Amino acid sequence: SEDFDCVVVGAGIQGSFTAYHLAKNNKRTLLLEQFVLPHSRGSSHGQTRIIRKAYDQDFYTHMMEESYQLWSQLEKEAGVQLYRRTGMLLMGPEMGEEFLLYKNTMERNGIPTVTLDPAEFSAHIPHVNRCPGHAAIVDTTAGVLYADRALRTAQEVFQRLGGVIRDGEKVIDIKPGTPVTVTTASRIYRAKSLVITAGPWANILLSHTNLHLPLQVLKINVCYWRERTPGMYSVGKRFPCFLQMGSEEHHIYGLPANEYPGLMKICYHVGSETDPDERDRQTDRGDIAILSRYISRQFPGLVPVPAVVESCMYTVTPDHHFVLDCHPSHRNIVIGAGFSGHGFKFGPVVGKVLCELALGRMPSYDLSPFKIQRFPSHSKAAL
Ligand code: PYC
Repeated sequence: SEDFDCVVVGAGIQGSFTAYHLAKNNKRTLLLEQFVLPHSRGSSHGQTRIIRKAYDQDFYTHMMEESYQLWSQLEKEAGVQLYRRTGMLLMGPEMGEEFLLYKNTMERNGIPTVTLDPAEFSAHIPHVNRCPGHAAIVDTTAGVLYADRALRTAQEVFQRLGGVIRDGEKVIDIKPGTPVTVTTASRIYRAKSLVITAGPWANILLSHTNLHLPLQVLKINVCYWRERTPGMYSVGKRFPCFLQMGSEEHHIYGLPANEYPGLMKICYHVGSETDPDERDRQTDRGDIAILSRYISRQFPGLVPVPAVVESCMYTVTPDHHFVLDCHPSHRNIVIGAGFSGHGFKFGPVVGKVLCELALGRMPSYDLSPFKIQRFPSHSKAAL
């Protein structure tokens, strides 16, 4: 067998940043990935993601303050651009509970915002029809992250720091203990600590440790919509990202046309349950019907039929908060899971926290919102 200080299973954005921080702490680290890299079978692929400080809870806004700094540090270390500022338009019922939670959290934390009254909205965002009774605030710090490039960059810097990546190597067994033993289809590894950041496959891996978390795996249809006039909603014309609440049951979000010229990405923040290994068998398009209706009403400059539909997966917890914790029975097994469709932007800071847990250090944040014990009836050992 081969020995490491730490083995990280799952080379998505959270695992890759965990490995990066461990390597920065001079730990001999192995990053394992079941698929050959790069791949589009998990939750960290695609060209863009939203980055924002706008949140409904102080603890996320606080973590994002550091996350922005760490993204910028990685950009400097690697000499690449990973973030482009666009701002994010937050739209929702003016007196709606959720809209007010976001507004108050931003105000309390001094996040730079601009509130647009109806006349300003029409002047600044001319090709969007605001929903009647909805207010609009812009989080001016928000923007897009170049996701594929960010993942590759975190992995490259990890390797430059001496880290080892083995891809196309699926974990088939985990034996808790000190050291913990990880068996893949081709090798056996031993490590002082193990971090599991396996996205939709988290519970499959945790079953080797007698733990089952209440995680629901959803397939998301990632939809791109054609501009009637090219450039109208583009990043080049400074069109912002947006988050629309209170129009449908779940949020709708959008990113300006960037990766596919003339196509704007607009998606529904929910999907249908799937087996992560059989994602393509989930063919529900109910979300696309909802988006088409929304786009017909609110985005007159887009053709309300998707031009491109790609797939992604969310791994969702009951309260939509992450799991960042040690295994309840094996403290040298650390779990990062349940990012619930809003985790990518946190990658650098989640990686820092998981690294701290793996090294037995005091975490930089109060992790009580992210603890496994908040799921009392579910986090029991599987019998
Ligand atoms: O958390 O900003 C977000 C987000 C956008 C799309 C999916 N999640």
